[in-house]
Amino acid sequence: MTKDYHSLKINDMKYNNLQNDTAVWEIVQKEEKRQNEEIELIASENYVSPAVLEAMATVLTNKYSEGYAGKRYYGGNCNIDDIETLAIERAKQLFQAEHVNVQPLSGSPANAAVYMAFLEPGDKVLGLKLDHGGHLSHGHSVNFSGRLYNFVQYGVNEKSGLIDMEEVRRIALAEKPKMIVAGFSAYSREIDWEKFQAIADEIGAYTFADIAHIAGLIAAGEIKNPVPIFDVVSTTTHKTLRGPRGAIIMCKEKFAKQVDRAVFPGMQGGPHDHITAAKAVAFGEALRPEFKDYARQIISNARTLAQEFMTRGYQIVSGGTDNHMMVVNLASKNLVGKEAEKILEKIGISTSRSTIPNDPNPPMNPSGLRLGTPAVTTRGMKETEMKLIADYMDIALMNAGDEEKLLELKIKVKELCERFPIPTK
Ligand code: DSN
Repeated sequence: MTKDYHSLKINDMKYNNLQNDTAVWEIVQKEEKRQNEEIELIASENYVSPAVLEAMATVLTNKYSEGYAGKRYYGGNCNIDDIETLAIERAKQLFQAEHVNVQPLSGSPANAAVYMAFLEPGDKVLGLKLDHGGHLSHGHSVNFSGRLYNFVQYGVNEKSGLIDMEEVRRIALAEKPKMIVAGFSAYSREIDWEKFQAIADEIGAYTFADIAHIAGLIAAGEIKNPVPIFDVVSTTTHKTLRGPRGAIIMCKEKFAKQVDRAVFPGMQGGPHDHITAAKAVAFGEALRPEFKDYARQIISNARTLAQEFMTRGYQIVSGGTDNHMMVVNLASKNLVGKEAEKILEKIGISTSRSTIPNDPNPPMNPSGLRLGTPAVTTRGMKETEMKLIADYMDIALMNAGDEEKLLELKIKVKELCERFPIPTK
């Protein structure tokens, strides 16, 4: 083991016992070093606070607690009842939710539970196409959602890159789905929740919002909240919300029982109680006034990054961003997503390839690159650093064959990371 790896820096935990398993320990330390020294621009990733990390390493992991507070199928759950209730109360306050289930293990299981709560297999659902920015669990044919339910799909307008609400309405009226899904994993504009609800009201459909990407921005009041409008809303807790890996479901009180039953016993067994504790910590952090500043800075950083790319001749799908992410269309630079992702990885910048609407290329090597600013903003980077990052990325992409230049950039990226360490408090 090299000297570099002697102490983890992103929290005060000592890991004295884990160090005895040298095989695991070395890998963990290498990953920590990578995270410290590289720039994270994957829109769905973030750095949790030390308190969230510590909550995940508590003895709450030892417990089985199928059921809900006061109604468990195992004894000894008095403290688990308290932590789950605390997480629920904080989430309710954060999102103005009538009812919250904090047990979903992650985003796709949460969405599976939502479908189970409201639909029968074979029912018709309307969702955003994957290559237009949707998510696998919004009806793609290779996913359980597309296999179990009869999904019809809407897309974005070819010219504007915006969700075409006229098309949503036209398809909804023609197809009469039982549920309309709004939400995305690669879309950079605000969603008109009210318009979705109005369309659903015309045909008596349920409304389901998947806010996994933007939950932190919504919690901070920087993006409009669908929770008071929609029937049911799911979110992961680990993206802009900066909590542990996991998810929650929020719904109107009248749907509480069916949502809870779908999560357990419908979809899942025992909840991960240590993660529930970490969710409670993250919600507590998001309720603090400084989280609003964080969310505002994420958006400002994303806008700056998008502008810097456009200034350098790249196209951004929809021409900019209102949230934490953007999809860069690389066609004008004669590049494709996988290639760009690999070049940037060489200089220590993590990104994720992405489809663009109506992508002529296959999903494994699509035409776009998705970038997001939640993680760099957690490090304290601001507009000045976004300009630097855009510069480093552009030089790397335009000089992919120049190994010396790439090495130079890798050093610059590392220096930038050293100036903005991952917060330890
Ligand atoms: N993997 C997540 C993302 O990157 O958006 C969604 O599942």
